[in-house]
Amino acid sequence: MADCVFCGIAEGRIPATTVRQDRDTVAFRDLNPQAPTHILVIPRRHIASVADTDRSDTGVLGAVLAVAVEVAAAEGLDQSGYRLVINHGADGGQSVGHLHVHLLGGRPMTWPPG
Ligand code: DGP
Repeated sequence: MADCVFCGIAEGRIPATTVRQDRDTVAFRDLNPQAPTHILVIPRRHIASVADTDRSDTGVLGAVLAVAVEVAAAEGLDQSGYRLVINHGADGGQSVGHLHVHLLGGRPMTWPPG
């Protein structure tokens, strides 16, 4: 989508610090990091929200999760731990309308989240 910032990053039109990309996904550092490591993993295909997926999307959903796990290990977080987050809608705190998985690590996380 032309007016989607994450589509722009996936297509190389908008700069980002990309840490991994493949045919279906892109992982890049969050512009406003909430932890020492804060990376977003997105599908290249525009999907507005996780709420717009169903069982026919298990391939892409599995891909973004698997990439998040791989990137976490590459960032050295697999022993210390990390958090994966998907926000949906206003109450979920979603601000960008392109499905993304947050990978947060490098500090202890608290629960419940704010
Ligand atoms: P959420 O609130 O779950 O929709 O998270 C959106 C995240 O996207 C937020 O942590 C900030 C990040 N973000 C927004 N715009 C940009 C951008 O242009 N570049 C990068 N790298 N991150 C962005």
